Amino acid sequence: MKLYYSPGACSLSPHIALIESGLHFELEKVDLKSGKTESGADYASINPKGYVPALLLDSGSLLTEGPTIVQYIADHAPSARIAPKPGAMARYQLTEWLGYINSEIHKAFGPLFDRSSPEEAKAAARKKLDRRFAYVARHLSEHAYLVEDTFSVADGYLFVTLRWAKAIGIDLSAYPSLDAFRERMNQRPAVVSALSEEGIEVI
Ligand SMILES: N[C@@H](CCC(=O)N[C@@H](CS)C(=O)NCC(=O)O)C(=O)O
Repeated sequence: MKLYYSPGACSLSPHIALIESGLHFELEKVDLKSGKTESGADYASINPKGYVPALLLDSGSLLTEGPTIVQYIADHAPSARIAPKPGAMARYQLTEWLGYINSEIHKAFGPLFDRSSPEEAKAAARKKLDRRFAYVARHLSEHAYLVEDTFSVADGYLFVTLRWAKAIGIDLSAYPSLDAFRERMNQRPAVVSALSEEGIEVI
């Protein structure tokens, strides 16, 4: 398997999942500005969607969309226990969190990452993110992880969005459970390895 990634982007979530899974994988960095991969390939010819993450399977099939990729990884390494079994109630809780992080948190960062977006759009995005993170913080004030009080692929994804929040100065000091969660995740060996492999710092 090969994961196409960009340092610190949402592809860090499947990267963490791959390390946690113990499955064998390779990495290929994508320069999202030039559209080239580190081996010089035209990324659009590999993933016509043009964005990361993408997971190239040994069969030659390409999987895209972070929430799908992390579940594929988890289901192919059941002994790593990084997602509840398909069909279990907890599995729907996992997909509920993945959906929430994907559409309500990840995508809400859009205006903050876009230099051309107007200040009002940025302010609205910050307000929305505050509400979205407040909901997660309430859950994490009573639970160490998002699903069944044990690490799952949803935690890796949430961690990535908390790194972004910290990096761009979103004030989450009202939610100490989020800071504590990010710190806890920073200690996980798989997270330490993923950050080091991507050449990005611990924040
Ligand atoms: N729907 C996709 C979105 C992935 C996404 O937003 N990727 C960003 C990095 S975090 C990206 O590659 N952006 C560059 C682009 O859209 O061209 C998913 O959930 O995997």
